[in-house]
Amino acid sequence: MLSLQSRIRDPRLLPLAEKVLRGERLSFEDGLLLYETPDLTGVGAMAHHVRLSKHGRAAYYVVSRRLSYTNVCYTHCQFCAFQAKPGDPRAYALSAEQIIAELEKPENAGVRELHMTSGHNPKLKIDYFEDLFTKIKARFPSIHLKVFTMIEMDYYARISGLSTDAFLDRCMAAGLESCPGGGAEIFDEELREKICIGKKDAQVWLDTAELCHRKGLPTNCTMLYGHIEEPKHRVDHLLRLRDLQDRSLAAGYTGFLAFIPLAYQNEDNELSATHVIHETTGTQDLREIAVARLLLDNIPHIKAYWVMISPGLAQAGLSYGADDLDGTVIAEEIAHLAGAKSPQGLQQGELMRLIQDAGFEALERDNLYNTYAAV
Ligand code: V47
Repeated sequence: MLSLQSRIRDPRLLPLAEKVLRGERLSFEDGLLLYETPDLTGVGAMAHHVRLSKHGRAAYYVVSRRLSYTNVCYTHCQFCAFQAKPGDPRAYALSAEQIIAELEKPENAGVRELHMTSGHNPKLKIDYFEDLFTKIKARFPSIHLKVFTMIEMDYYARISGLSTDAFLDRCMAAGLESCPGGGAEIFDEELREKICIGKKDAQVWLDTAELCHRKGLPTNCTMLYGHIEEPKHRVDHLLRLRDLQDRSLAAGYTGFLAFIPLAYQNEDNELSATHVIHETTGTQDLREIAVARLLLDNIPHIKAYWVMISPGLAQAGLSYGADDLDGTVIAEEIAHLAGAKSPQGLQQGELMRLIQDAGFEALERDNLYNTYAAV
């Protein structure tokens, strides 16, 4: 077998490869070099080495349903094509009964994870969420409820007149089981002011995630890339996540389960109307996955999110550090409304074929990475 070093063409990467082989942590400057080097396959080889040492040839997926309980949103995220302002004919908020009726449709048979994120709708308070979670769990006890970005959680707690801690207690008692990683965007304060006007700052996102971890609620984390950010912003973002995960793990919590790089989708949003921003390219997407695997040494899973980068590229991502293809993702809206060209949902068999054709073992999982025998 070829040594890791022999697969690296840029000599500046050799000290990083030594660190990777010794299991040593990479620095901010190392992160910048991972973005700067033209030697993408070298970066990929290092990431693949780490991926194999953590997960062998396992590659995970979940049978999952996306649903947004409301699209009404008072923030002004410039990259978002999903939000509707009150009064917009597209504006909606779903009741528990409507969501249950949706989940009863045959296409949702076998769904293990209900992933719900939405807008910031001032009409929805704690009673709404308690009703929603209690009724969904009563009807579908085996569906895992993964709900709220950290920013949504902060918002809905505030408008309910509760501390986030008390809001979480009530949501968890009603059935909330984990949180998705959205809403993180890019942590740099100056950029955040430009791309998500009116949205809470990075510290709110991080503090809320830390609180979730301390209450025993696992969460995911994301980064929106490919818009107006630079490599230094991405490294800063990833290292802030790594620092938080260090604290959560040191305190004995599960913390972040997975990191998902989100490739900016550039249609029908204000950011693209006011800036020339091209679609991310395949090499950019693969690099993002690999850099995440290398810098986030304490977050177990890295997802290649096929919805935003295409199924074929996500499949290649399994050899660039990713160990998870997310899932069947039935009825995705946020990326598709912003121009994602990927199909609307993949069948379980298609996901398995993508994984197996790439030479990995396809493992169906639940949200906590418990696995299931193939059917
Ligand atoms: O919160 C919004 C982002 C997120 C755009 O936790 C956009 O397992 C790209 O969080 N282009 C929703 N991104 C998606 C998300 C997610 C996806 C997959 C898995 C998990 C997980 C979480 O998408 C939003 C926002 O950060 N977003 N608009 C856009 N135009």
